[in-house]
Amino acid sequence: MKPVISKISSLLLGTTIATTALLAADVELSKVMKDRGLSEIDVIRAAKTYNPSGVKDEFVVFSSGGQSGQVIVYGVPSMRILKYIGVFTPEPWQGYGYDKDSLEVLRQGNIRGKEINWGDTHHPALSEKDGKYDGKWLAINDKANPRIAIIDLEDFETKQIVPNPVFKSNHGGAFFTPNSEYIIEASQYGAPYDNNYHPIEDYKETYRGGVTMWKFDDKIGRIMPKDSFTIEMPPYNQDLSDAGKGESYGWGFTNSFNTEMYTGGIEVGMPPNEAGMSRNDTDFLHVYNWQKLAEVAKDPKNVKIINDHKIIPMDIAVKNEALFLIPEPKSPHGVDVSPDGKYLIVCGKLDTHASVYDFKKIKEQIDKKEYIGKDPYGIPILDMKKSLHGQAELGLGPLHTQFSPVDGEVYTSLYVDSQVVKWNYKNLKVLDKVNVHYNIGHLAGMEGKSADPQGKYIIALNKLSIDRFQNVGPLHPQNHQLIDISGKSMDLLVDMPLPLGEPHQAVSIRASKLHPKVRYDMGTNTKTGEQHIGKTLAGQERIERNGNHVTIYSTLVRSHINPERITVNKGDKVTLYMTNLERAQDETHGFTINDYNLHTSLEPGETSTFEFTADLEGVFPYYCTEFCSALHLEMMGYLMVKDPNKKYESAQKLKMQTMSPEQLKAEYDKTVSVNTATDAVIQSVVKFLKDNKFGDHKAVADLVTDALDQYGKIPAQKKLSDEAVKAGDMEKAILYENMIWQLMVKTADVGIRAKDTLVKLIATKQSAEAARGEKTFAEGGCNGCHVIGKVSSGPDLTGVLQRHENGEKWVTNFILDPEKMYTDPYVKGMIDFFNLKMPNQHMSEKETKDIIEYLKWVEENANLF
Ligand code: CUK
Ligand code: CUA
Repeated sequence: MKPVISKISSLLLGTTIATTALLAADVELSKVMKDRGLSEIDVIRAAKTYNPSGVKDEFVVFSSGGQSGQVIVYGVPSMRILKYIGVFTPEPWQGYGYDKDSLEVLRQGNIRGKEINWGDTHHPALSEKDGKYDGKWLAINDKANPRIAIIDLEDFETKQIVPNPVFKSNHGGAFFTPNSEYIIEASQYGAPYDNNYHPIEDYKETYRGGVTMWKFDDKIGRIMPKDSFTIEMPPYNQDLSDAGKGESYGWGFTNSFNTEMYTGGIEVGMPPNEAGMSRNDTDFLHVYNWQKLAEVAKDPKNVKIINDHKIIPMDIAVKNEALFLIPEPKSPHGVDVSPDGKYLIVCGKLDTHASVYDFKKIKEQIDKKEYIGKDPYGIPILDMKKSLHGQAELGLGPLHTQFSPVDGEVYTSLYVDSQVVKWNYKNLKVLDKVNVHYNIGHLAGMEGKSADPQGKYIIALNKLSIDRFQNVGPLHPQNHQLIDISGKSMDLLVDMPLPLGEPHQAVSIRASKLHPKVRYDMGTNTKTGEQHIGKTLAGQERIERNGNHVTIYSTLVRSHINPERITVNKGDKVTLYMTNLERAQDETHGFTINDYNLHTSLEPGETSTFEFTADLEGVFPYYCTEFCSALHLEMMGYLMVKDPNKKYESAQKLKMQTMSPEQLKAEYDKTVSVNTATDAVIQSVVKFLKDNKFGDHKAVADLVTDALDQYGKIPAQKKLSDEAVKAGDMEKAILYENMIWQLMVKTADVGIRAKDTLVKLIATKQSAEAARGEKTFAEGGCNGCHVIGKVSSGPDLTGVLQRHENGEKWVTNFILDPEKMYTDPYVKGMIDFFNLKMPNQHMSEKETKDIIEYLKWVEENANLF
């Protein structure tokens, strides 16, 4: 093949790809539907959840990660996973549990000195202001090892873990009170508060349930254990809880099962727990005035201290008229307070009804001291009938309820029926049901448990996925299903497999309410939010030795770690502080030292710590674990551990060939001239940015700051280069010139991003047609040959409509049928020049019209390209 032909054919091959893309875009929708076996309703459902590349979701969901001990973050309606947050479980990608600072957070979760490296997360909760989500903090409970964790929504990292000092398991947590004053944590299985052995025969006397009210400081986002207290409760297995709001503000509600106080004993011939714990027709809803009890707890006479923690005994709570019981149907599971706080919906999983309690009716009985009796512990019992607004027959196994913006309209999960039922809790009418697959537990509405529910979607959090997905072995993924509730009847849109633990509960929030940061203040200890003691700025890198304790202050920035060699003695105690000096968004560096089981993730501005004993002798490469830049692989160094009791012979130095002084000088000159040329490009970008007042646009100004950050490092390198030249060390000078080039490339990289962003911001507004045209231009592969503002493999199209007489028509004809114009003298000249023919991209007339509109827009803004 002649070289020219081969060039054309390779170019044509290139355009074949473009044409294929175009064709694909052009294929009739019906063909795709036929090929994939999709019905019209499938396509509509797909369109309702599809996010084109770059388009973001309306809602963000925080889902319990179940037995993974994590929290999962995803978007709605796309159901795309955005993040896993390490909470009770180490998570190496985030460095969580593998560097000293995050390990300190994880170890706050030690119980009785035992390290615990997992959790059974059930209920995430968003912090509230007036019962509405404020997007600041997320709390979640660990049922297995009773703990509550706090996650900061500025960086989606776990900041605090608080073990419950008296419970042996929990379930009814975490729930924020309406102004985030407290976080509610109810126990689950009755157990002694102390850590001693108590025979099961003494269950009723020495085992207890309870509700811990964790005082929360919403400014700093931390639980204050010293200001917190536990309300002692009978050893009925307390279950889910909710905080009153509006009308019921100041009150808490927790339901229970096993008011039988049955303790099993299959092994001694007793019926199993499942029988004994569900014998009674009713269990108890616990109603308590936490606001009053918070005052009560302030008087030391009113509290018992166990494990350094305040307990309000039941009789004190009763005496203060702050603890009551109301019968509720058999083995209930959810208690959900309505957005206005006037009603409580309780579903008994062994009852087909949902029971709607009217808080006003409850309060009336309390005010009148009208009780139907007392439980064995002396707690007043209110009349169930008198407390009820009514009951609705929903189906088998009703569990949890979510609210909607429509007055009275709610959605309840039916575990046994595997359905979601839409009903009205005011008139108690069932409105609609939809099947889910299978065994739904919780369901998540959009802000569906706040004072401000948004409606639109419900997510069914299913326990089993059985046949929904490819078989990946006996352990199946979990299944989250998105349901559209915007219409009269519910419509199940899509399944999302989730390969992480059981999705007990999820909470969602409008994405617009979250304001996470993109970088930290330089030298932040992200676990405390404070300046890190190991904060190290450029030029402060050093290695300090104090006896056998070696402290290294290091920095990371594209694409090197400083220092690059660390030598210590075997047995030395090593503290390594690392600071990521980057200011650029998403410029994370990971860091590890091989064989030492250490890893950290350093987000821009973050400082973190490794602390270890250098107990292995040898040479240990350390490196950046995140592909952060073109020279990422070079971002490394060596930890060398010497045995002080050994003698090391130095190896024979190999005689290396070296360049002649003339060759070195030539290479130096070449490097310098490349740098000069690169700098000219940078200067032209800088001029463009200045001419167009980049400072008026924050997003661009941020990028420019990043770029100048890199550029500002050049003079120091230049000085070193010049010194080397003066000293006659050309080799070193070349290396420094190379470093300058690296810095220039990084500057240019960010600078051009800034320029592109600025162009988009200051250009005249694109019409819908022009925007479509730009997309068609890109997706149709036109940009494979034509780069706006540049001559590329095809001519620059800036001004193309002016170049020809009747330009619009000329270009339209050319796009629609280029072959016809190959003999046109102008076109022929272009074909000869570029050695390439404009291919027929099979654009429709409408697409062509859009492209013309786009080209007009380009022309309007020609000065910007
Ligand atoms: S729980 Cu799992 S379905 Cu822990 Cu809230 Cu109800
Ligand atoms: Cu930093 Cu790779």
